[in-house]
Amino acid sequence: MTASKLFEPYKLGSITLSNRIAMAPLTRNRAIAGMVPNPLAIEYYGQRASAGLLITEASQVSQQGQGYQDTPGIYSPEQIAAWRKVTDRVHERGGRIFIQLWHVGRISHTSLQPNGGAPVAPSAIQAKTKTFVGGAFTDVSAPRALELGEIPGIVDSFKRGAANALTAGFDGVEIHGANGYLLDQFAKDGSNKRNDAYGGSIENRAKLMLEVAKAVAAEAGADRTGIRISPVTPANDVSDSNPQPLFDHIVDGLNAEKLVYIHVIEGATGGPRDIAPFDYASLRKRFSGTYIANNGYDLTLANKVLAANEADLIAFGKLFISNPDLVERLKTGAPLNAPDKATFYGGGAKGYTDYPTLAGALDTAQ
Ligand code: 8OZ
Repeated sequence: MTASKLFEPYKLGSITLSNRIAMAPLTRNRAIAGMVPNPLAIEYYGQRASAGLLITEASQVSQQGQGYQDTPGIYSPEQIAAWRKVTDRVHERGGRIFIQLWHVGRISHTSLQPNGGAPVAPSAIQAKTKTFVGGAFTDVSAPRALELGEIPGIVDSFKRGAANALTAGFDGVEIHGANGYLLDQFAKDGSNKRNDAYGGSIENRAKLMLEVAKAVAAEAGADRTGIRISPVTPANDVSDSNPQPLFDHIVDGLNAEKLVYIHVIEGATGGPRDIAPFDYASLRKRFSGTYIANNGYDLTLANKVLAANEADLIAFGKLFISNPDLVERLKTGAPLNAPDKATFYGGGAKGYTDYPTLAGALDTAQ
């Protein structure tokens, strides 16, 4: 077997990763009261610390930014203290961890919002999709359009999330700019019908994402700030009539802010990679930082893309749910555990911290 770049160390900004494998952000809905990360998350992330870079599950930067039951936040002192235990465990095991900063925008439900209010969006257009609340899949609620005067508050909530993430010991932050959540809703013309400075032209629709990137980079350091984007995903009923120039412009802006990475979901999130034509090489070319490729990668495709220098890191999602020692398994060609969909969202240790390692023993070391 030819040596694979996948297992070589990689310098990401000012930190060194032990390999080029990232664990993609994965929503698990196990937060406890107050949207505080579950104590089991210490073991869950600790078990996966051999990934070059762990990216946490999406974590809302405010109560308004929450869209599903039991997702953790990064806005209260209790949440910060609980995340600190996670980052300590990962660091004790030699890992590196970024937190994903999230605002869902219109993908929410009144039962989760402050005072039972409407979720917020660029425009008052209800997404044709469901969220998970009260133990059931439910239509998302009709949103209200954010007022122009509220937009600085959104930027500030991301900025505070970044400050809190540093207090919690994270190595950096990933802005969630993907999958039909607030920043993606502003960027794409299927959900943004505004006629102010944040709507209409590509420049105006991209403005919020780029303002958030600038504010977060100023707080955390650009070399500790990454962002996830999904140019053509149909996730959460989002669409754009011309995604190539939109994302070329966005990536030019991210490059100007010197972000440390772009994490690109190529194709439909968790689905086909070839759902729509899109030139990802154009993004790669425009961005001087690190390119993390994601969506449907296996070892063969990962090796091919790294060898061709089309990406620097490869993010694996579902395979990390079921294989805490995914790096070792890929390295040795060992068989992979299959993920159990029934335990993806919600519940406790089952399907969370009880997937076996190659050694067969559960990794329960303290
Ligand atoms: C699955 C279920 C709920 C949320 C994403 C944060 O798609 C999510 C998510 C995924 O980015």
